[in-house]
Amino acid sequence: MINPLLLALTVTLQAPSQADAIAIIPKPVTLVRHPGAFTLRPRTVVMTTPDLKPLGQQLIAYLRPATGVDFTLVTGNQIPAAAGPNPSIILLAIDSLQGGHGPEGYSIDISSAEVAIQGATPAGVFYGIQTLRQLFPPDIFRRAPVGDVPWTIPCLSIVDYPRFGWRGMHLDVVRHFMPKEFVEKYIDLLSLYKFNRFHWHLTDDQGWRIEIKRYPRLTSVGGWRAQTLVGREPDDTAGAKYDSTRHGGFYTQDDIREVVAYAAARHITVIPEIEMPGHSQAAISAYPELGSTGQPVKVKEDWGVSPWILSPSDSTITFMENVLTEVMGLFPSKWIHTGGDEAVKDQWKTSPLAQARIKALGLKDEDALQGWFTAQIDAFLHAHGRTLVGWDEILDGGLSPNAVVMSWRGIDGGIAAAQAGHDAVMAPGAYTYFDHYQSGDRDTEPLAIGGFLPLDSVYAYDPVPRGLTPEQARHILGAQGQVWTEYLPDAKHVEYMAFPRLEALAEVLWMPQGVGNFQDFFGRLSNVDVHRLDALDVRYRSPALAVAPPQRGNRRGRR
Ligand code: TNX
Repeated sequence: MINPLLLALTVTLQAPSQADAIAIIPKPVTLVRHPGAFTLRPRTVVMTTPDLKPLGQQLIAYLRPATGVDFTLVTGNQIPAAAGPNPSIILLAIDSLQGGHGPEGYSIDISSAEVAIQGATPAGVFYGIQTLRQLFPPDIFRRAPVGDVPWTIPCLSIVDYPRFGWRGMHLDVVRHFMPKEFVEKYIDLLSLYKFNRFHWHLTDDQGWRIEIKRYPRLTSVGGWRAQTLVGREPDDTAGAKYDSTRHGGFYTQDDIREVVAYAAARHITVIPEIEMPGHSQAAISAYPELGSTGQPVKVKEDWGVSPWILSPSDSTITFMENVLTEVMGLFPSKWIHTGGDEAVKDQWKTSPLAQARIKALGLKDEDALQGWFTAQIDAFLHAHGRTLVGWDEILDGGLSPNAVVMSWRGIDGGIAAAQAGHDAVMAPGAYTYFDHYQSGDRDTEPLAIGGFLPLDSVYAYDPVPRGLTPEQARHILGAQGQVWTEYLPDAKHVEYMAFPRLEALAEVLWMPQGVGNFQDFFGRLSNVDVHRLDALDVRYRSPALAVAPPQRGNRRGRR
């Protein structure tokens, strides 16, 4: 039966508006319409300064499949004769924007003869190009010529820039391995919605997914598990069912370099995550001497938190430093994520080595020992010009001097970090965990880990916690959406959980504080953007379903 309340909401929210014509996500800061329109013609010329030639080529590559036209690129300011008597031009240039607006800002001015995109930096020009793509009809995203579409866009002026510098999405490729081709598709989609950070969760209990030349068993052994839990984790593990199917895979260093370059061309920094000292069962399965017991263990075959923890020994720390040396060689990112979450300390409590270390260092307890472990890695990364990022548990044993905190167990970790003068990235489960259910009615949704995070709750999130001073608030770099894949076996399922919530987060991260309007967003999403996703072959949860009727007591406030 159709829920009448849901129907009423859907009807109001889908009321046609001018969003039919212009439906950019995230919505630009300022947009002024002018009379008239610009139409792409086969003779339209893309003009750039020589340094922006790659961006010109990228724009032409974006437009080629659907239009069937290979537009001419001109570097310099001479309009070629081939452009004809009334030239039609798309101009890309670097120009400091009036009023500043930071390195990622851009402007677009469209007249009937010319589209001018100007950015403070190449990143700004790139975002201007993403906006331009979204001004065309959604069929511009098709991968073969569409036919007689007039590729027309309205004359207008846009000045646009982001609110936050860290606009992140995460992907867990451990619980289920995701092929490189999908990782690149995901990155491409992130760039369309102006994200600039991709957090790649590469190691965990259930697998090690990055080739490390010095330690080949990490992937030959740690990259594979014999079987995987079927369905939800039962309370009584004796009743668990497994699929009898080997699962795994890993990225070679060549794969990694390709993905990093692919992301860089889209102005996305890839932040690799190498988990330590917990979530390390796959590493210990490959090299048992890394563990705290010396005992062998297999790669984990189900979900939940593992008791296996790295040893706080000099040799294990050296091993992880050697791993990070190869990681730093592959990832130019300033930030390297070293996990730190859910490190169960039982094995340290009974380990003579761990206890001796606590005593020798005069530490209070096992949490402080994790703090010491993290501080060793922090110092190592810092000496190599990098910055450690860790989940908020890294606060528990005393924060290392240079660490950035990723606040996932709510917002308190972010607040504590900012108050201590450290940078923080907000990733609270209640607003940014896209592995949680999209509906309060679980029976209508595929099996998920739990929770309930509807589209409008993501949209209502404000990453800057209340009560921070302006100086502290500057340490909130931004926020990030998490896609953990225990219950997401493949790429299509990842898409279904990420879309359209990812787009709501894109708007939270881009638009100025307080101007977001869910109804307006919903109109752009459901009238236009879903057709882009269709053209791009992205699976998504229908936004018409996304506006959930009020739930009994489990709706959350703004923060
Ligand atoms: C907690 S978030 C975890 C992950 C799980 C996730 C499931 C975090 C730092 N640790 O290992 O996949 O919950 O939602």
